[in-house]
Amino acid sequence: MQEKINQYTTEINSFQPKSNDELESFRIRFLGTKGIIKDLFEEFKTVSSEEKRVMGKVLNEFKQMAEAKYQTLKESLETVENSADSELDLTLPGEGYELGGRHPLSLVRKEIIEIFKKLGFNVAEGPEIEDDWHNFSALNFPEEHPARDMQDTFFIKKGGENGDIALRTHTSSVQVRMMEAGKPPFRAIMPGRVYRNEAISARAHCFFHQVEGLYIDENVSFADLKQTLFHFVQELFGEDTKVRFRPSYFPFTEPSAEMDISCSICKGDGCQFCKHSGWVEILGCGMVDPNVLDNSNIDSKKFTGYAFGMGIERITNLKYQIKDLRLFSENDIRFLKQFQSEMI
Ligand code: 2U9
Repeated sequence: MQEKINQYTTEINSFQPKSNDELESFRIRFLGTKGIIKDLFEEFKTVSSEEKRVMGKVLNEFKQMAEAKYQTLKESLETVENSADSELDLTLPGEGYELGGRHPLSLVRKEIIEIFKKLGFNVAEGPEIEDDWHNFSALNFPEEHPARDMQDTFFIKKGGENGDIALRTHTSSVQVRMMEAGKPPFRAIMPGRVYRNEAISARAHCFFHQVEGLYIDENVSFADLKQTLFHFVQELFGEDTKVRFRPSYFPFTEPSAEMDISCSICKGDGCQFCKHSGWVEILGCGMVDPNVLDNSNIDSKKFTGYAFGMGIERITNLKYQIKDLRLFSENDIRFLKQFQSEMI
């Protein structure tokens, strides 16, 4: 019996529970109603009275030691649990999360769309992967036009029912699709991403964003075009904005023009931004070439129309003086954060 008690004492002394469950098993094994100590007391009844005198004391001390050990272990486990709880300070402010903001190009695109919507323009979108017909031929690009060159356009596949497949180089292809699918009058703007095979630099990128517009009806004139675009820039850049038109050339418009606005930074006095001319170019425009109308089965004797196109990056760069185009697609949080408050 003494030997057993010695063995159990060693076991109890080295016992180190990792969980409440392990401690409970310990309690049941030694202190439970069918446990080791209970058994030892049963055995104690059977020993000689001489041995009883010695073993009675030993057995009682062993029992007290086991109970004490159990109590100590129980308390230390509770302290570990409580200390995890006490790290929770419910009065601390929450971690919170940062609100995102709109990308500057989205802000400007939205502003442009809102202005034209008020003038009765619809908003139309189309595919970014286009065929030759919708991107070039229907728009009166001659077969040998340099824009069709591999150097300017990202081609995807040769051949096909409507010619080579490429990434669209402008959103004009959406206008062609709209004209083919419906009947005039048309009054819509087409925002979207376009692709050009350019080396990336501060001033050029292989993709950018456009908003193009088209208005086709009977008796649409160049005067309508001028007044609409004048109203547009006054809404976007302020009422004191002046405009001027310079003759230009595009395959899809005749006559064609480029529109300048008085420099939004120096108000026309001349500064570095407008290269001291007082004017900055913001868009191209013109009367839709009769060939383009005929290509989409619109009677060019009955209908006329105007069209315009602008780069959203260019307008954003004027509004916010962002000179390096690469900032728009690098997603540098320090750049994007500067537009965070403008949550439209
Ligand atoms: C159809 C007929 C005519 C859209 C037009 C421009 C002039 C123009 C450039 C501005 C800067 C492209 O983003 S940019 O590089 N665009 O100058 N775009 S007229 O004319 C059309 C479109 C569709 C059916």
